[in-house]
Amino acid sequence: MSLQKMRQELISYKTGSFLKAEFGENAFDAAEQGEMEKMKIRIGLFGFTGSGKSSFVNSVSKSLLDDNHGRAVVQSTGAEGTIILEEFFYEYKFRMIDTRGFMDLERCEESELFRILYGQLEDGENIVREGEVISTNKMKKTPLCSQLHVVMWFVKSTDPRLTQQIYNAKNAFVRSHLFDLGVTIIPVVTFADCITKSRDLVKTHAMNTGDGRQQPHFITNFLPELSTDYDESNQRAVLQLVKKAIQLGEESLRARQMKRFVF
Ligand SMILES: Nc1nc2c(ncn2[C@@H]2O[C@H](COP(=O)(O)OP(=O)(O)OP(=O)(O)O)[C@@H](O)[C@H]2O)c(=O)[nH]1
Ligand SMILES: [Mg+2]
Repeated sequence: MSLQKMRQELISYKTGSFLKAEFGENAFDAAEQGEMEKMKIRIGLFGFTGSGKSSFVNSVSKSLLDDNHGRAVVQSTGAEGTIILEEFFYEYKFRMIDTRGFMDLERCEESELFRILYGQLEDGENIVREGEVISTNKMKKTPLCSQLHVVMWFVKSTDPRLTQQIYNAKNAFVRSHLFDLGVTIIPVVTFADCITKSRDLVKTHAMNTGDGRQQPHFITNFLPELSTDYDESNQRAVLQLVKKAIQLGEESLRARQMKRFVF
């Protein structure tokens, strides 16, 4: 498919259309009345600080619209990265939720992650890491249209903790909770331009940061401060990843609607 077609497919995307193409118009029959009309696929961007989440938002903007300015604030020397929850791509039927990166995935950070997952933190809200840690079963769940439907888990290819498998142990609880809920984690390896070790080794370790079902996607982000050129192959990788996330988001949505219907 041409790059132009890939762009158009996402720009004109209508919620549910990928699964409807596969299973027919009845694919979302378990939806509540009016639910699909207001539904957008919500993609959460999670990962350790500096792993390239906000840069990825800018890479999507560049790949879709040739936008050189970037929408998200990226870390720069001496400045903190994202501290406020920000949602992007309001104009389309998918939404990216850029979050504050974890330092160490401690319990308060986990609790914050679950609040975002269940739609309790809103766009523009400051992510404050203080106060009590709320257990996941006590969290008030908002309607499906406010919850996340799929998660991208970002890791930097050059992060030594990746190959030491420190992250695998760190996010085991998060992984199992997302799995039980029916939300897929897609591992995303950024800084693909900086890989010095074997790509296969990075791939194997990155695979374990997800739930083991999804192959990692390798991304070289668009960095406008270095150059406004962005290779077509990089743009394709970005758009393919967005499409994959939307497809998995639709699957999660459908499964959760059906589950709700049964109980
Ligand atoms: N070489 C290279 N640099 C990158 C890449 N992605 C991001 N960067 C750089 O890494 C730094 C951190 O990127 P951010 O996008 O701000 O990271 P973040 O995950 O949003 O960080 P927090 O908001 O603190 O969680 C920035 O200086 C980017 O320019 C990449 O793929 N390759
Ligand atoms: Mg950020």
